[in-house]
Amino acid sequence: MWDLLLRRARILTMDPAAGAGPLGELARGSLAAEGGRIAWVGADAALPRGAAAAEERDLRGALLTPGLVDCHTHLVHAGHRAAEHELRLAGASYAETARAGGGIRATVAATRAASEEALLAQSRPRLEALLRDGVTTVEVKSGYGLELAAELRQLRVARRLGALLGVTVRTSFLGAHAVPEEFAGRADAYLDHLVAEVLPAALAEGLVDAVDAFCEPMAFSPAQVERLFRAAARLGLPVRLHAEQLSDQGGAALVARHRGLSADHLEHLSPQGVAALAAAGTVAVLLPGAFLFLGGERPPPIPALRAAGVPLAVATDLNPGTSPLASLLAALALSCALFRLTAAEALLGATRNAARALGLPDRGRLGPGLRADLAAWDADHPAELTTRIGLSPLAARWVAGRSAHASAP
Ligand code: DI6
Ligand code: FE
Repeated sequence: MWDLLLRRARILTMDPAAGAGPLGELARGSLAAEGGRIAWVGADAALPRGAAAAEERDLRGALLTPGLVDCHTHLVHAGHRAAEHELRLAGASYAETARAGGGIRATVAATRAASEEALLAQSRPRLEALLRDGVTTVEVKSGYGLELAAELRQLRVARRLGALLGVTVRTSFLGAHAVPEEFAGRADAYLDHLVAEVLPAALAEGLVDAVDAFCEPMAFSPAQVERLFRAAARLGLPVRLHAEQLSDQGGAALVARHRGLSADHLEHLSPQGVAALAAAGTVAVLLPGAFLFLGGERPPPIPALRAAGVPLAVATDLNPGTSPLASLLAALALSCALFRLTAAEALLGATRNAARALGLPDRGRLGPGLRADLAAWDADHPAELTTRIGLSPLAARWVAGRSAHASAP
């Protein structure tokens, strides 16, 4: 007697060894969960005789996938940047609007001014929107506080949202997102402050799963990022990096050298960067929302990444400045339309490879012993999940084997 038994599904295990094709498909499959883990998965015909469970569902040929993983978001923040959007429509670049008082610093001002409850109330609908796309694990970054109290507040809200809405939240410390006004012209002093005070305090409160940074001339240099990464290593924290988004700083090679989990954005990635990611096994996280919203001129070098065997993930980058995209399915659709990913690559990018980008080997695939985080869809063809912008075919979600609604009841 299991807790959960789902029968007659078109199961995408996301493990080529467990089924047909790149998505490890079981055309007519069943899956059982017990104690929050997958207990059994295989062909309907092979289901043990007399199999039964407390909750049983006949999925009638519908798709069943791992719960989706959004591995890169900035969803906890306050305020909006509508005026900056208008400036950009009138021709200003992202860097110009930032210098004009917009950009990251504008959201920092709004986030610092918000109470913890206000921050929670504003951020909650963003996470609820992701859940309606079948997301069961989401990464959330700090980086709109840029001072001790506000960074901690952002990370606490991220953790509270995970508990409130019943989804795994992994946090990345992004104190090195921008140099705050009070440290203007003193990026090194700000970095010292992060390393000595802010990061250790956040870690001591259990608020940090990884360390991230923004490596660009308008933010932090490779040498500064290197210093932050060494501090992360001393604290036993994995690293990832916003790399090669606006220019080639050698960020991908830098994060690969530190055995980083992921390098994210990568529009300006060089052949050397591709080779470094491949050699280190670092995941390339593609963020088509930011690419689209910033003008979409130069896509990441997908054919080179593919040829080198770099694992590809796709995420929303949900943020108020460059990627106001609260849909992981839309990110998948855009990754196909704008970056020419195959549907299978996009789906692996929001499951298996996204879990890898978060250092979570217990999910993103369906197999015995793995977490029973699941999504069932009103769809019968895998590519359907990469053709939806604004209309989710999600039929049901399970988190650790328990039925979960898109938002808390
Ligand atoms: N790259 C981005 O696209 C976001 N952060 C980053 O490092 C933008 C964040 C913002 O503009 O608020
Ligand atoms: Fe980002």
